[in-house]
Amino acid sequence: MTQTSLPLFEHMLYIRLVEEEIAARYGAPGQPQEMRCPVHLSIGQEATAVGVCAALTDQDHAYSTHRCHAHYLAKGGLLDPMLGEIYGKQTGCVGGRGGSMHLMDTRVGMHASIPIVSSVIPLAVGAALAMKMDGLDSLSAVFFGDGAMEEGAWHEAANFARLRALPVLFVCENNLYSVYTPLHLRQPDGALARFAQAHALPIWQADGMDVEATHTAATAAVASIRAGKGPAVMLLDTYRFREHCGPNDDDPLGYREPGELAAWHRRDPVTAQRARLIERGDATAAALDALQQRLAAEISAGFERARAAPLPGPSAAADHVYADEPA
Ligand SMILES: Cc1ncc(C[n+]2csc(CCOP(=O)(O)OP(=O)(O)O)c2C)c(N)n1
Ligand SMILES: [Mg+2]
Repeated sequence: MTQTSLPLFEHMLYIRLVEEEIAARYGAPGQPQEMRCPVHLSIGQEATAVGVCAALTDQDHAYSTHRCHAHYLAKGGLLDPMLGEIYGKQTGCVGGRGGSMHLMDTRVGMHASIPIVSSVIPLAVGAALAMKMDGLDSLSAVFFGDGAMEEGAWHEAANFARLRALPVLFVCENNLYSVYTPLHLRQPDGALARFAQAHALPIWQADGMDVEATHTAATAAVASIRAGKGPAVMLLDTYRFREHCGPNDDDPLGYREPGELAAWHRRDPVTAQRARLIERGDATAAALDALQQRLAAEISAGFERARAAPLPGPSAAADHVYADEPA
């Protein structure tokens, strides 16, 4: 067994089960809407988050986007502050004022999730500049989609990071879509690689549906950054199984090619890793079924704690709006 193959699977499975539970409880028929924020699920994209974060240390920073659940959990974010946030409760990681698109927990190095497309990239670069100025050995990893690489903020941040040789890992999760528009209608072939090459950045390309391949590539990219060679780009092919925003299957809308969703489902990263573990004799199907049952029970209890947690009081509305007077 490779040393990390079972933990990589367990982490992906955990993320999948949390998000499937969000989907099941989000606007369930006949139920009051308790999660009052949009949700952008990463179901299908777990391997990129887990494969990359497993190559990071607790001191390394991670940054994410509107689609941040998997990154938050993969970086070590805990379930209660995550669900508290999605339910808008006091127990949420930002006190219930941010919702699903603003998951962060500086204690585990998850420093920000920002839904304005591409705008988180300069934050990660700024953090890397501070790390370099402070002589730290840590790095800043930023996850973003194929759509974010089309924005000016990416180009400006990538240029600055390259010129200053900053310790940044740019992780592009290419799920082929920006909302409903496929990449091939937005850019000529090979554009994402050219966007990295334009800034003289080295590229690590990997199958983002394969957690071990992603982890191997991330480990090499991180080693290059830690060796002082400056920023690196990962281009990871992946696929979103659910609608852009919300809990549903949106295949009937017809913006995906016929048969495309089914073809990517056959490469489901969680199912594939499970099959691989069993085939190699690293785990039995019964042991993995028992693991799934244990995780599902833990997760279900977490949802009940979030539902029971208190809402923030009106007096908290102005908290964090203005800086306190220095003493
Ligand atoms: C600057 C900006 N423009 C448009 C939007 C609306 N928007 C939200 S997500 C999204 C698609 C982003 O696609 P991508 O970066 O590939 O991420 P994915 O949703 O595929 O994970 C868009 C256009 C936004 N939030 N910010
Ligand atoms: Mg995309």
